[in-house]
Order: sequence, then structure tokens, then C-alpha cells
Amino acid sequence: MRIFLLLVAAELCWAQYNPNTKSGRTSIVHLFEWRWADIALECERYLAPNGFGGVQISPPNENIVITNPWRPWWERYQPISYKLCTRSGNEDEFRDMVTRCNNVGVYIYVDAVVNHMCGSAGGAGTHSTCGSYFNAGNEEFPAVPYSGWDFNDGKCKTSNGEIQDYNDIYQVRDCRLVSLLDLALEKDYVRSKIAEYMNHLIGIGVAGFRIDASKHMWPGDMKAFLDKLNNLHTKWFPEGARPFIFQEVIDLGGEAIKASDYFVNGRVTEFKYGAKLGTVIRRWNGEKMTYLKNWGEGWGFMPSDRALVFVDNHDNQRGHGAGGASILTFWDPRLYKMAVGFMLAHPYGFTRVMSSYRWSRWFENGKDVNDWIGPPSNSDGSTKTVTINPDTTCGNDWVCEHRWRQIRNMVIFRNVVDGQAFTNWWDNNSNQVAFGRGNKGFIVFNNDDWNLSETLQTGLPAGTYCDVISGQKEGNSCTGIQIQVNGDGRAYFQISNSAEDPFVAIHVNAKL
Ligand code: AAO
Repeated sequence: MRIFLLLVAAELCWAQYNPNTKSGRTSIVHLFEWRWADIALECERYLAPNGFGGVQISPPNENIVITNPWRPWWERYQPISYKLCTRSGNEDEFRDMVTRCNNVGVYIYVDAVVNHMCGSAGGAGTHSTCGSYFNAGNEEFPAVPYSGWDFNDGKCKTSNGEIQDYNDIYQVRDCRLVSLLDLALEKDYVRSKIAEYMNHLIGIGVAGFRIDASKHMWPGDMKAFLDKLNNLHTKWFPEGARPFIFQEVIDLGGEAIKASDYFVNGRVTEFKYGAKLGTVIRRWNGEKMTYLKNWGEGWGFMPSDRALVFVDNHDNQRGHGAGGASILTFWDPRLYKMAVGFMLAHPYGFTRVMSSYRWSRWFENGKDVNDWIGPPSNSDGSTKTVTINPDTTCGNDWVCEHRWRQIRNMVIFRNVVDGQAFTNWWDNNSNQVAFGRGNKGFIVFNNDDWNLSETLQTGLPAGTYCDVISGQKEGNSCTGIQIQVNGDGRAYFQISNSAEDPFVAIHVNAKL
């Protein structure tokens, strides 16, 4: 009986907050706009061998086809049905991806767009990724089916049916977000259709969901469809395992809707994280790395075990969503690597790494007018495959940040130090900081305009360690810098402010 109660308690504690990643794997990567066939290969050839826990995929359900502008990435946030049929692939390819990734212990997290269907000006016809007929003007989506009864029009009180004031919680939940037809989630029929879609995915073997536009749904309505979800597939997950849920709620403070309103349903995206970290690493507003000593809840962030954290996401890397100009992306590689390195070394939150494609940015009055450009594609609109260059980087304009040595090695660092305390903080009261994770790992940053030359307490056992930023351990030698830890745990670090990557990280699995 006692054991039973303990199990029940453990289940209640973890449930939807538990990422379900394989033990020893602590991060996921968002392979934004990748094809299912490429993701399956990437799980096998790269993600599993390098300790990635899972992949957030782009929405897998049928969406509207937009040709003006030409096939923007954001057409995938305008559902037409719940058939698994998009530019990333069809249902057979989706099933093949999930099976192959699961078989190598890399799990799939689906971006679930369930707050709305396509925009009100989407027209009528079969311009959808599976060719399903719809009529946006009449709110008809026969491939679900949804009809006018299933939308919120009656509930919204604004003059044009749009969200006009983010401080009015009724508008935000009951009106249209940028004209997207807003589903009536108070209806059991709508909840059941959403749960049916998500259960179809769970049956195929996915491990969890990012829930798009959660701020625009009532937490109680979400709970109603989440309660209808099945347990995960027992071929890959323990009996009784619940789908991991993380909700997209942008809460930078100052609005009526709080991230904490959603904790009942699962984790929540912590948007303050990337916005603040970008400000610190850019040294804007008088910020400096010294202040990161109490990073996490000390900065007013949500509790660590409720947070899904990231440096940038598919929206704010191109000026959509929130965060503003401070957000660091692959376009600023030197600072970006430091920010991602800091995130992966620090114990706060469950971490998601971004993996992007390059597009031709064009700024007019401070705004990128090309922020809509979709993934690398062929003239017929089909998405290009991710090719791999001899040096392991990606071709065809796929950036593959997750394959950058510094980022990949920090994903491994996080696995090695998992569960270890935040220890041995050191700073120079400016932008040189260092910290350890118990006796497993240690990291040092120099983001000042002068050299760093310090002997620091690392907490690590004596020995010769390979820096995993400038290189790594290969066989019995280091391809980059070596760090000598003495019998007392102290080591000498020297980091030039003009180094290609002005930070050094060592851990016990990279010891000679
Ligand atoms: C496209 C066109 C539209 C057209 C529509 C329908 O761009 O012109 O009307 O189609 O035809 C994506 C794109 C959209 C696209 C949409 C559908 O980003 O451009 O619309 O697909 O194709 C809000 C939501 C948040 C949302 C974010 C983009 O709360 O949920 O906007 N993100 C998700 C996805 C995103 C997707 C959708 C939702 C829709 O990740 O990719 O849209 O499925 C404030 C609020 C935030 C709000 C932002 C932006 O943020 O707090 O909740 O996000 O405004 O409107 C400061 C404040 C901060 C504020 C920010 C920006 O930083 O502190 O709070 O300023 O003002």
C-alpha cells in the first residue's frame, strides 16, 4: 500500500511536467521546418549518438497553402484539418520518423496548433497541403469536420472580432489572434476533436506536445482536452506515462495573463529567459554577466520545474512573437554560442536548442521585411532535403546550430552534469564569470574587453581535461585546449577576449 501511494505521488509530481526523455538525456532540439525523412535520419546518424533527448517538430497537420507571399513558414500555423499531411511529409513518413527516432531513444514532441484554424481571409477551395476542401468565410472545415457552430464569434466582444487589448483576458481568449478563426474550446465536440487528433499522434508514439497559442485558450478548456489524452505508447514508454505538455504563453510581465495560470496543465515557455540573457550577453542596459549569479527564479522567472527555456525560437529569431531586439540568434554566432553554452551549463529549466534555416534578411525601418520566408525549397514549393557536408555541417541553407561543435558538446555537458548542484561561482564583478556543477563539470566565460587569467576552484577531480568548446576529447588526446586540474581542485584558465569562442568548458567525461 505504501509503495502504491508513493508511485501515485511520483506520478502526480511528474506527469505532464516530465519530458519523458531517456535517462541521461536532458535537452530537445527544434528542427524547424525539417522534413520527416530528414528527421528520421538525423535521429539515427546524429541526435542519438550525441545524447539529444528529443525533437520538437513543426506542425504535422494539414495547413492552408499560401502563395502570396510565396509559401511562408507561417502557413503551417493555419490548420485546415488534422490529417498528417504537410510539406514535411505524409502520415507514412511521419510514422516512419517516430518509429525510427523512438527506436534510438530520441523522442518526438509535436507542435499542436489547436486554438484556431486558418485566417478569416483564407478563401474557399482546396488550396491546402492535402487538398481538403474548406471555406474560411463560412467557417467550414469538412475534413475535421468543423462548422460555424464550432467557433467563438458569439463570445468575442470587440468591434472587429480581433484581439485589440492584451490586458483584457476575455479578448485574448475569445477573440481572433491576427484574424485566425478561433475555435470554441468550451464545446465538448471541439475538445473531443482536438483530443482525437492528439491521441492519434500518441498512438503513433509521440512523447509530448508544444501547445501553440496557449495564452489564447482558457486554462480550464485546455485541461478538458488534455484530460482526454491517452497514456504514452508502452512500446517505448513506461506503463502510465503521460504526454509531456509545454504551453506557449508569452509572459514578459505587464499583461493580465500570467504564465502561472497554466501550470496546472504542464510546463510553460519562459520567454523572459532569452530576452534577458540576450540583454546580458550583449551588455545592453548596463547588464553584465556578474548579475547571472542568481539566474533563474532570482530573476523573477517561473519555478525551474515548470519552465521550458531557449535562447531564441522560430518566432523571435525573425521579429515575430516577443522578446525584441535583444534576442540572440545564429546571425550573431559568437555571442549566440556563449548564450547557448550558458543555458546548457546552468541547471535552470528544461532546455530546447534551436535549429534554423538561413533566409535573406532585409531590414526596412528596423524590421525584417523578409521575416515570412519559408524553408529552403524547390521551385514547386517542396522543402529541400537537409544535406550533410563532409565537415558535418549542413548544406542547402540549413543552419543546423545543433551540429555546431560548441553547442553539441554543451548538450553533452548538460547530460554529464545532470542533477548536480550549481557550485563554485566566481566573477570579476564585470563580464568574466565561472561556475561548476558539483564535481562533474565547470565552465568559464570571458565577455569582457580584456583577457582573463585566473586560477579557479573547479570542484573537479585532479587530471587533464579537454576543453569541449575549442575542441573535444578524441581517443586519448584533446583536439583543443587542455586544462590541468590540480589535487586541490584548482585550475588555471586563460581566455583571450579576442578568442574565437571566449569560453572554456570541461567535464568528467572529457578527462584524459
Ligand atoms: C499570418 C500573418 C497575419 C495574418 C494571419 C492570418 O502574419 O498578418 O493576419 O497570418 O492570415 C505565426 C506568425 C503570424 C501568422 C500566423 C498564422 O507569427 O505572423 O499570421 O502564424 O499564419 C502572439 C501570440 C503567440 C504567437 C505570436 C506570434 O500570443 O501565441 O503572437 N505565437 C504562436 C506561434 C506563431 C504563430 C501563432 C502563434 C499562430 O509561435 O508562429 O503565428 O498560430 C505581445 C503578446 C504576445 C503576442 C505578441 C505578438 O507580445 O504578449 O502574446 O504573441 O504580442 O503579437 C513586447 C511585450 C510583449 C509583446 C511584444 C510584441 O515585447 O513585452 O508582451 O512586445 O508586441
